[in-house]
Amino acid sequence: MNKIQWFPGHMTKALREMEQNVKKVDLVIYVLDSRAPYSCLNPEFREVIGSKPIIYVLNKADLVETSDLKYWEKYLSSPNAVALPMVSTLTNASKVIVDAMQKLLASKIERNKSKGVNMPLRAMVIGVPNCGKSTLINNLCGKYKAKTGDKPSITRSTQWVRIAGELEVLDTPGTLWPSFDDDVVAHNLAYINAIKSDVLDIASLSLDFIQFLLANYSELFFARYSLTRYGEEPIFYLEQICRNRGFLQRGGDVDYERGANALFDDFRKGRIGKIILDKPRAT
Ligand SMILES: Nc1nc2c(ncn2[C@@H]2O[C@H](COP(=O)(O)OP(=O)(O)O)[C@@H](O)[C@H]2O)c(=O)[nH]1
Ligand SMILES: [Mg+2]
Repeated sequence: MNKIQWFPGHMTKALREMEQNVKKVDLVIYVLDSRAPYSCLNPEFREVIGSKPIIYVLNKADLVETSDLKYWEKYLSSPNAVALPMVSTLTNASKVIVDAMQKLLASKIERNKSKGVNMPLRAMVIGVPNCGKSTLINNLCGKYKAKTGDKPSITRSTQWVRIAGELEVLDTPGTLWPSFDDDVVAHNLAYINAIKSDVLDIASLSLDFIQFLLANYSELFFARYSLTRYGEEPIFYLEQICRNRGFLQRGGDVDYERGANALFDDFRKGRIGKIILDKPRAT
């Protein structure tokens, strides 16, 4: 496996901001890509979130088999957290999220009520790039699109959008940087486009991905590209894909990069089939 080198910028600043924002909310909505729920979790943020309840949104659930999500729903659930499969581009998310928020914050809601306090309950959305945070926030806003706004004189920069009743979401999500301790995790994040591709050698990355497909989803892979089995060397398959599609450079050499980009584009749009990268883990 090729080593992924990655140097995130502005991490300290982003972390500080997140710490500030987390203080303002009652609950965190942690968006994960269903194709890589484990890889989207960054252990560094556990500390920032502290003891706040968490709704894990297993987003892009349309791109995996429902049965493959069961393990992760259980893995992520605790008395203080729920995991909800979601298709943010389609599902009306607000009812599902509001229900979960009301359950997780039941005692706080009760306490507020008994004290006659009429404070909105607030959440913020976090997750790695491209997992669907903005899509989810837009979905949640729906008909309540109008910004509720804080008292202007106090916190101008903080904007809240009402999702229902007395529930509000911070309109700018927190972007998490990926955890890179584990090379498999780094690769999964690259495959789902959570890492900018300009820092990656896309052709060699695709060879690692093809190796994964051969080991786990060879039928889907062969069917999608009308491939014939030809040993276990990923490069032979990338070459077949390129030749089948006429991805050749001037002079007739195979354009591996173009083939790799096509492969990832297909995967990211679900055209190869329902593929989950993170299999159940022994813990
Ligand atoms: N298939 C699928 N695509 C989604 C879903 N949610 C978001 N997307 C797509 O994922 C891409 C990234 O979404 P975006 O909201 O910009 O992610 P962000 O970077 O976390 O804010 C966009 O092309 C969305 O249309 C989903 O539930 N299913
Ligand atoms: Mg966004």
